[in-house]
Amino acid sequence: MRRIRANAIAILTVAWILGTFYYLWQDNKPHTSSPSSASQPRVGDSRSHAGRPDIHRDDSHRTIPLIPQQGQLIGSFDEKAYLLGKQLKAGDDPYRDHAFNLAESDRLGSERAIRDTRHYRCASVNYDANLPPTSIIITFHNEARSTLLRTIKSVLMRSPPSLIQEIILIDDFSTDPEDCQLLSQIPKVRCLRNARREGLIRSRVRGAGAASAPILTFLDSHCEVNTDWLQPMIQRVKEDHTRVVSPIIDVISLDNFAYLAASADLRGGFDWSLHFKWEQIPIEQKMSRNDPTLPIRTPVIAGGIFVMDKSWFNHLGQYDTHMDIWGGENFELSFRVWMCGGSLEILPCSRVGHVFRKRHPYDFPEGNALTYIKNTRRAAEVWMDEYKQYYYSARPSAQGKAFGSIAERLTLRRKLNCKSFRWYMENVYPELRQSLPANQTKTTKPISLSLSLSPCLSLCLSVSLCLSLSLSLSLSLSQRWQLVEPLLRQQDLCLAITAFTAGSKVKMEPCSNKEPRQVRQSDRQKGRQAGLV
Ligand code: LR7
Ligand code: MN
Repeated sequence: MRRIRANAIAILTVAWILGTFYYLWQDNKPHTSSPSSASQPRVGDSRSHAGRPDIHRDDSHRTIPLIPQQGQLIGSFDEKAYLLGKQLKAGDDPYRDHAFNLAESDRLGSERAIRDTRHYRCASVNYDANLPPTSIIITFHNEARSTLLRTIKSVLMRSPPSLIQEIILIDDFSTDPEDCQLLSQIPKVRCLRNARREGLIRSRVRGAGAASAPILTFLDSHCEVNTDWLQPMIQRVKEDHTRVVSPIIDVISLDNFAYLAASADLRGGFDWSLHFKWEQIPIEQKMSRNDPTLPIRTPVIAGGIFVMDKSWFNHLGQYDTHMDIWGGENFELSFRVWMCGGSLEILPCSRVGHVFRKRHPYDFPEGNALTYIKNTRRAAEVWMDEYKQYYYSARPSAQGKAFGSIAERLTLRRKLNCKSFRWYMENVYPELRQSLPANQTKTTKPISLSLSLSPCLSLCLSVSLCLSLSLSLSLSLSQRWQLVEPLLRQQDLCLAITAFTAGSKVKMEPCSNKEPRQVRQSDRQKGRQAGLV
């Protein structure tokens, strides 16, 4: 009898443990499935991040409870009249004005529940009770009424009221000035209207200038913030005012407005043309992350959604106000923050949804491509030192295009005593180095492969392995070879052994930092000793 009881207890215990694991696994599913390629579709010349990879559909089993008495949040503001004031007419293309499905956005209302997409462990992280308040800054140009209102209301609904000092809207000369006036009736909301189109960069500087809280929080005008989005960011900035932090940016579908969880394994990166992309965090960092709630260091931020100490923002020179309309300011800010003594991080316990679009729904007075070139040229000229040449090779059309005077920004850089771009590459974004264009590298010493195809050469390829390579390559000695650190390469191909066995052949294959068979920098010395280079 005792044995039967003991067995029953054992079975129940096992079932309970399995049940718990299943629950946690289910709970955590969206965050743990393997991420896909992080490259972004590029639409047009300057549109650099129209979507996010690794999205998981919202199956809505966990929703954020609505705070009761929503009416209190919006005071005397007549939401119905505001929304009805601009309605899609029957037969109108719902994508025409905003590059997302306006009919669907309008249908959703302003208080919809969204899934809490954080890792379940985020719910038990504690934050200081006396965090400083923030001014939320949202610039907009002809934003749809329903998306802008949802942005504002999600902030009011999902932030501790004591942390929201104010919401500052900057209407960047939208066609209808009424949007701004009406929204100002919402408690805590102020709206400043530009007298002419300034673009998001100067608009944000204006908003920051009007802010009264010690911390600035920037948002795009078509976001929805998620559960406890603000506390993790303010906490990190409070602990160290030089940190500039952003949330994981979830995706709001431009077609059906579904709220989709983004991967927690991504950081911001870019290529030499200053094209922003989401990329996997390096494998070594990923392996050492045993706590999914910890911050992720990021070389650059996407640009639209971040929190920064106001004095630090001012001390570092706000933004380059000679940049127009849209684009490039995220690189300029990111280089500046890192090189002048701060840091950038993505906080996985903070999630904000954003409607990613495939095209700009607004005009660029100087044209989209020219504006992007002007802005990124300014960033490259001020911050990239000798590495700006790679920007110009990747974007030849930028050469000779006007970008105005950068004297003030160079003075700022000197005054702040900022580090070099080389320092940034070595310490913040070493992966960028691997993508240096093959024919314009720093180490241009040509290697005359005087391998003379003697029957067998002895070459040390790794510390532990000494191999005898029989060179079966037929090499034209006139070809230029380069030591592009750390790989021995010719254009996009790298020298590699085919196997770690004696007598294995060498071949050329696409370069990869992760391929141990490719001959690398550390082998160079030994190769030199062996009289090869
Ligand atoms: O002339 C303008 N004036 C404005 O006030 C043009 C735009 N805007 C406003 C606009 O209404 C919106 O609120 O500026 C904001 C950003 O414009 P979007 O939404 O058209 O740009 P985006 O989402 O494609 O842009 C991303 O890159 C930009 C580069 O300049 C900015 O940094 C955006 O803030 C940034 N958005 C994000 O980072 C959100 C996450 C997307 C990603 C990746
Ligand atoms: Mn946006």
